[in-house]
Amino acid sequence: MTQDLFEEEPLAYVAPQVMAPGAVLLRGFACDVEQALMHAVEQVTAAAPLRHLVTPGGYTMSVAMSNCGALGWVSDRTGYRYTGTDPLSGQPWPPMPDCFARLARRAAAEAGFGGFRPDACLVNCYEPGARLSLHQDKDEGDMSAPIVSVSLGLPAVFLFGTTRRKDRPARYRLVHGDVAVWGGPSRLAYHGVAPLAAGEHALLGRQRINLTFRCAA
Ligand code: MD3
Ligand code: FE
Repeated sequence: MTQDLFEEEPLAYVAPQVMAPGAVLLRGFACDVEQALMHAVEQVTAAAPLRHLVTPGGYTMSVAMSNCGALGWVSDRTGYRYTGTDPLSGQPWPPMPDCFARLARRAAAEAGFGGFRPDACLVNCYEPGARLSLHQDKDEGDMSAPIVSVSLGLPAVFLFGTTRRKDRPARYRLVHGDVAVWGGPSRLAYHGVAPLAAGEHALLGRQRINLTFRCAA
Protein backbone atom coordinates (compact mmCIF):
# COMPACT_ATOMS: atom_id res chain seq x y z
CA MET A 1 0.00 0.00 0.00
CA THR A 2 2.64 2.50 1.09
CA GLN A 3 4.89 1.15 -1.69
CA ASP A 4 2.20 1.84 -4.32
CA LEU A 5 1.88 5.43 -3.12
CA PHE A 6 5.63 5.95 -3.38
CA GLU A 7 5.68 4.51 -6.90
CA GLU A 8 2.85 6.66 -8.23
CA GLU A 9 3.11 10.02 -6.51
CA PRO A 10 6.26 11.95 -5.81
CA LEU A 11 5.19 13.98 -2.76
CA ALA A 12 7.31 16.96 -3.78
CA TYR A 13 10.22 17.91 -6.01
CA VAL A 14 13.60 17.01 -4.51
CA ALA A 15 16.50 17.44 -6.92
CA PRO A 16 17.43 17.18 -10.60
CA GLN A 17 18.44 13.77 -12.03
CA VAL A 18 20.74 13.73 -15.05
CA MET A 19 19.61 11.14 -17.63
CA ALA A 20 22.29 12.00 -20.20
CA PRO A 21 24.40 15.09 -20.94
CA GLY A 22 21.87 17.95 -21.31
CA ALA A 23 18.87 15.75 -20.37
CA VAL A 24 17.59 16.43 -16.86
CA LEU A 25 14.59 14.91 -15.08
CA LEU A 26 12.86 16.99 -12.38
CA ARG A 27 10.60 14.45 -10.68
CA GLY A 28 7.46 16.07 -9.23
CA PHE A 29 8.52 19.59 -10.22
CA ALA A 30 4.99 20.52 -11.46
CA CYS A 31 3.03 18.92 -8.60
CA ASP A 32 2.46 22.14 -6.66
CA VAL A 33 0.91 23.89 -9.69
CA GLU A 34 -1.21 21.00 -11.03
CA GLN A 35 -4.54 22.78 -10.51
CA ALA A 36 -3.46 25.97 -12.28
CA LEU A 37 -1.95 23.95 -15.14
CA MET A 38 -5.12 21.90 -15.67
CA HIS A 39 -7.33 24.97 -15.53
CA ALA A 40 -5.11 26.57 -18.19
CA VAL A 41 -5.15 23.41 -20.36
CA GLU A 42 -8.96 23.61 -20.32
CA GLN A 43 -8.85 27.29 -21.38
CA VAL A 44 -6.41 26.55 -24.22
CA THR A 45 -8.29 23.52 -25.56
CA ALA A 46 -11.63 25.34 -25.36
CA ALA A 47 -10.21 27.96 -27.79
CA ALA A 48 -8.10 25.56 -29.91
CA PRO A 49 -9.65 22.08 -29.65
CA LEU A 50 -7.54 18.93 -29.44
CA ARG A 51 -7.42 17.19 -32.83
CA HIS A 52 -5.77 14.17 -34.44
CA LEU A 53 -3.32 15.47 -37.06
CA VAL A 54 -2.45 13.58 -40.24
CA THR A 55 1.21 12.83 -41.01
CA PRO A 56 2.79 13.55 -44.40
CA GLY A 57 2.64 9.76 -44.95
CA GLY A 58 -1.15 9.80 -44.53
CA TYR A 59 -1.44 8.27 -41.06
CA THR A 60 -3.74 9.82 -38.45
CA MET A 61 -1.81 10.32 -35.20
CA SER A 62 -3.16 8.49 -32.12
CA VAL A 63 -2.14 11.45 -29.91
CA ALA A 64 -4.57 14.42 -30.02
CA MET A 65 -2.85 17.82 -30.19
CA SER A 66 -3.35 21.54 -29.70
CA ASN A 67 -1.04 24.50 -29.14
CA CYS A 68 -0.69 27.81 -27.36
CA GLY A 69 1.81 30.63 -27.69
CA ALA A 70 2.90 32.64 -30.73
CA LEU A 71 3.62 29.48 -32.75
CA GLY A 72 2.04 26.04 -32.90
CA TRP A 73 3.24 22.74 -34.38
CA VAL A 74 1.05 21.20 -37.06
CA SER A 75 1.23 18.32 -39.52
CA ASP A 76 -0.72 17.54 -42.66
CA ARG A 77 -0.16 15.75 -45.98
CA THR A 78 2.21 18.57 -47.05
CA GLY A 79 4.58 18.25 -44.05
CA TYR A 80 5.37 19.34 -40.50
CA ARG A 81 5.73 23.04 -39.62
CA TYR A 82 5.08 25.79 -37.09
CA THR A 83 2.23 28.21 -37.83
CA GLY A 84 1.04 31.44 -36.20
CA THR A 85 -2.61 30.49 -36.62
CA ASP A 86 -4.74 27.43 -35.91
CA PRO A 87 -5.63 25.87 -39.28
CA LEU A 88 -9.03 24.83 -37.83
CA SER A 89 -10.12 28.39 -37.01
CA GLY A 90 -7.76 30.64 -38.97
CA GLN A 91 -7.22 32.51 -35.66
CA PRO A 92 -3.95 32.95 -33.74
CA TRP A 93 -3.20 30.15 -31.28
CA PRO A 94 -4.37 31.00 -27.73
CA PRO A 95 -1.75 32.95 -25.75
CA MET A 96 0.59 30.96 -23.55
CA PRO A 97 -0.90 31.02 -20.02
CA ASP A 98 1.38 32.73 -17.48
CA CYS A 99 1.50 29.61 -15.29
CA PHE A 100 2.83 27.63 -18.31
CA ALA A 101 5.54 30.16 -19.18
CA ARG A 102 6.64 30.57 -15.57
CA LEU A 103 6.89 26.82 -14.94
CA ALA A 104 8.84 26.21 -18.17
CA ARG A 105 11.29 29.00 -17.39
CA ARG A 106 11.77 27.85 -13.79
CA ALA A 107 12.33 24.22 -14.89
CA ALA A 108 14.87 25.17 -17.57
CA ALA A 109 16.80 27.29 -15.04
CA GLU A 110 16.76 24.44 -12.50
CA ALA A 111 18.28 22.18 -15.19
CA GLY A 112 21.00 24.71 -15.97
CA PHE A 113 19.43 26.50 -18.96
CA GLY A 114 18.94 30.10 -17.84
CA GLY A 115 16.92 32.64 -19.85
CA PHE A 116 14.51 30.16 -21.50
CA ARG A 117 11.70 32.03 -23.27
CA PRO A 118 9.53 29.55 -25.19
CA ASP A 119 7.33 30.88 -27.99
CA ALA A 120 5.49 27.59 -28.58
CA CYS A 121 3.71 25.06 -26.37
CA LEU A 122 2.42 21.83 -27.89
CA VAL A 123 -0.35 20.16 -25.87
CA ASN A 124 -0.39 16.37 -26.41
CA CYS A 125 -3.35 14.30 -25.15
CA TYR A 126 -2.94 10.52 -24.86
CA GLU A 127 -5.79 8.09 -24.25
CA PRO A 128 -5.03 4.42 -23.53
CA GLY A 129 -3.32 2.89 -26.58
CA ALA A 130 -2.05 6.21 -27.94
CA ARG A 131 1.66 6.33 -28.70
CA LEU A 132 4.32 8.47 -30.34
CA SER A 133 6.84 6.61 -32.48
CA LEU A 134 10.57 7.30 -32.27
CA HIS A 135 11.43 10.71 -33.79
CA GLN A 136 13.64 13.78 -33.47
CA ASP A 137 12.30 17.30 -32.84
CA LYS A 138 14.02 19.27 -35.59
CA ASP A 139 11.40 21.72 -36.87
CA GLU A 140 12.45 24.43 -34.40
CA GLY A 141 14.47 27.47 -35.45
CA ASP A 142 16.59 27.68 -32.29
CA MET A 143 18.40 24.42 -31.59
CA SER A 144 20.51 26.12 -28.90
CA ALA A 145 17.40 26.35 -26.69
CA PRO A 146 16.28 23.30 -24.71
CA ILE A 147 12.82 21.69 -24.84
CA VAL A 148 10.90 21.43 -21.57
CA SER A 149 8.21 18.77 -21.16
CA VAL A 150 5.61 18.45 -18.40
CA SER A 151 3.72 15.19 -17.76
CA LEU A 152 0.22 15.23 -16.25
CA GLY A 153 -2.27 12.43 -15.60
CA LEU A 154 -1.69 8.74 -16.37
CA PRO A 155 1.90 7.45 -16.31
CA ALA A 156 3.73 6.77 -19.58
CA VAL A 157 6.85 4.90 -20.64
CA PHE A 158 9.11 7.41 -22.33
CA LEU A 159 11.71 6.10 -24.80
CA PHE A 160 14.93 8.08 -24.83
CA GLY A 161 17.52 7.19 -27.43
CA THR A 162 20.59 8.86 -28.85
CA THR A 163 21.17 10.88 -32.00
CA ARG A 164 21.42 7.54 -33.88
CA ARG A 165 18.03 5.99 -34.64
CA LYS A 166 19.39 2.44 -34.45
CA ASP A 167 20.58 2.71 -30.81
CA ARG A 168 18.22 0.97 -28.39
CA PRO A 169 16.41 3.65 -26.34
CA ALA A 170 16.43 3.79 -22.53
CA ARG A 171 12.98 3.68 -20.88
CA TYR A 172 11.77 6.09 -18.21
CA ARG A 173 8.39 5.95 -16.51
CA LEU A 174 7.06 9.51 -16.41
CA VAL A 175 4.29 10.23 -13.92
CA HIS A 176 2.01 13.14 -13.06
CA GLY A 177 4.05 16.21 -12.17
CA ASP A 178 7.34 15.09 -13.71
CA VAL A 179 9.17 17.70 -15.78
CA ALA A 180 12.05 16.94 -18.15
CA VAL A 181 14.48 19.30 -19.86
CA TRP A 182 16.28 18.32 -23.06
CA GLY A 183 19.07 20.52 -24.29
CA GLY A 184 22.68 20.63 -25.35
CA PRO A 185 23.92 17.26 -26.66
CA SER A 186 20.48 15.66 -25.99
CA ARG A 187 18.47 18.20 -27.98
CA LEU A 188 18.45 16.06 -31.13
CA ALA A 189 18.10 12.67 -29.41
CA TYR A 190 15.52 10.25 -30.81
CA HIS A 191 12.59 9.81 -28.42
CA GLY A 192 9.04 8.50 -28.28
CA VAL A 193 6.24 7.29 -26.02
CA ALA A 194 5.14 3.63 -25.68
CA PRO A 195 1.39 2.88 -26.02
CA LEU A 196 -0.37 4.33 -22.96
CA ALA A 197 -1.62 1.72 -20.51
CA ALA A 198 -5.23 1.93 -19.32
CA GLY A 199 -5.80 3.49 -15.92
CA GLU A 200 -7.57 6.23 -14.06
CA HIS A 201 -5.86 9.29 -12.65
CA ALA A 202 -7.43 11.08 -9.68
CA LEU A 203 -7.32 14.54 -11.30
CA LEU A 204 -7.28 13.84 -15.07
CA GLY A 205 -9.20 10.57 -15.43
CA ARG A 206 -8.33 8.20 -18.29
CA GLN A 207 -5.75 10.35 -20.07
CA ARG A 208 -2.22 11.72 -20.09
CA ILE A 209 -1.47 15.32 -21.02
CA ASN A 210 2.05 16.35 -22.03
CA LEU A 211 3.04 20.00 -22.44
CA THR A 212 6.13 20.58 -24.58
CA PHE A 213 7.72 24.03 -24.55
CA ARG A 214 9.98 25.08 -27.41
CA CYS A 215 11.74 28.04 -29.00
CA ALA A 216 10.35 27.54 -32.48
CA ALA A 217 11.05 30.87 -34.19
C1 MD3 B 1 14.11 14.42 -26.00
N1 MD3 B 1 6.30 14.49 -26.94
O1 MD3 B 1 5.68 16.33 -28.79
S1 MD3 B 1 7.98 14.98 -24.40
C2 MD3 B 1 6.75 15.72 -28.96
O2 MD3 B 1 5.38 12.84 -24.02
C3 MD3 B 1 7.11 14.66 -27.98
O3 MD3 B 1 4.21 13.80 -25.54
C4 MD3 B 1 6.46 13.42 -26.00
O4 MD3 B 1 8.08 14.00 -28.18
C5 MD3 B 1 5.28 13.36 -25.11
O5 MD3 B 1 7.55 15.94 -29.88
C6 MD3 B 1 7.72 13.49 -25.25
C7 MD3 B 1 9.66 14.77 -24.08
C8 MD3 B 1 10.65 15.21 -25.12
C9 MD3 B 1 10.39 16.25 -25.97
C10 MD3 B 1 11.36 16.66 -26.84
C11 MD3 B 1 12.61 16.06 -26.86
C12 MD3 B 1 11.87 14.61 -25.14
C13 MD3 B 1 12.86 15.02 -26.00
C14 MD3 B 1 13.65 16.50 -27.72
C15 MD3 B 1 14.87 15.89 -27.68
C16 MD3 B 1 15.10 14.84 -26.82
FE1 FE C 1 9.30 14.95 -29.71
